[in-house]
Amino acid sequence: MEMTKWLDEQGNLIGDVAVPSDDVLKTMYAEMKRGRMIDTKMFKMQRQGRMALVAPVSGQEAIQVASALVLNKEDWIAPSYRDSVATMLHGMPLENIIRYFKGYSDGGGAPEGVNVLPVQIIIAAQMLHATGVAFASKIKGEQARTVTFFGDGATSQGDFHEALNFAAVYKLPVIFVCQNNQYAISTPVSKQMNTETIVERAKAYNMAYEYVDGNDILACYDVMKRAYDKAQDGPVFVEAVTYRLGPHTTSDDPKKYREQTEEQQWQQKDPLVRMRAFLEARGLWDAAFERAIEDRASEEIEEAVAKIEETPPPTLADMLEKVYETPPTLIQEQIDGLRGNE
Ligand SMILES: Cc1ncc(C[n+]2csc(CCOP(=O)(O)OP(=O)(O)O)c2C)c(N)n1
Ligand SMILES: [Mg+2]
Repeated sequence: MEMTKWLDEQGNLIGDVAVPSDDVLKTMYAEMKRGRMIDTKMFKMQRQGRMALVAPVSGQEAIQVASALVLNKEDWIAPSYRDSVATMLHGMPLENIIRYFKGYSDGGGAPEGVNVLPVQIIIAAQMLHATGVAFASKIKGEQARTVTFFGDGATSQGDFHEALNFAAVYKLPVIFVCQNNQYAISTPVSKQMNTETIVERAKAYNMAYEYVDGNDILACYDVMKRAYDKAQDGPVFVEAVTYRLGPHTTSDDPKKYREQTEEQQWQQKDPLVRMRAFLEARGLWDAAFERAIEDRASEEIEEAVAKIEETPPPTLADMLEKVYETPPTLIQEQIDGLRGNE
């Protein structure tokens, strides 16, 4: 199957394509760099014992930034645990993301007015939620699209098939974005499915689809804009072929299941490096631009971390109170007991 590609590995433009404005190009790079810096900082904080567990995004920024850039405020995102670059760009405060990975019960949700569903850990479950949200938008006659992100591994879950089937039958405005990062923890794609691409699985539901180089932000943006338009008439499936440069989570050691030569090959395709080369060749990148992005992101991170670390973490009772709107008697008794010991 032919893959949509705009940039080669050196960041040169392939073919005759309509490039977005300079401002959009610079924003693409700035947002990927911001995401990379936040990711790196959270990883280090976990090693210092200041975070519970982190699922790094590094390597997958292009498809996430491109997706978020095509959305409007009223559109929805149904994310997994590895999608914070996309959700931040859609309005999720950095502070919430850090609180979530610190293990705080109040971190996963978005503030009122930010259309991002809570982070989903149950593999593929967010796809059903996305289909449900899109169904609601359609019933209400709203224009909103819902984008849901998931991995290659998620496409072997029953939820994936149920979500795609329902969305296709009811022609719902949902975009299924599969980030094929080659692994479900330690299981490579070749041991997960017998098809050459993941798109093959979606084709069976008779929906529009795109197959894209997920490390090429220009191609991702092109594909996502097209998907956005098509989603007005029904679901679109996007397979973005990418690679998780870091471990599955901070608890994982990828050296146990993949070769370093493979990692090095993918480092050559790093979406930030390619986009930077592209910008530089057009006179849109220099060291001062890079430093300005870095300074802004560092300040943003320091501020968010300081604010969180200045305030006490949620208590056990806070955690239980989040589970039910009106807690059943037994849970209420536990909450009262815990509050008594605070
Ligand atoms: C229903 C379910 N089964 C198993 C797990 C354990 N688990 C956590 S992440 C993961 C792998 C998911 O791989 P993929 O969908 O490719 O996403 P990636 O982590 O690569 O982004 C598994 C099996 C889970 N969270 N939920
Ligand atoms: Mg994966």
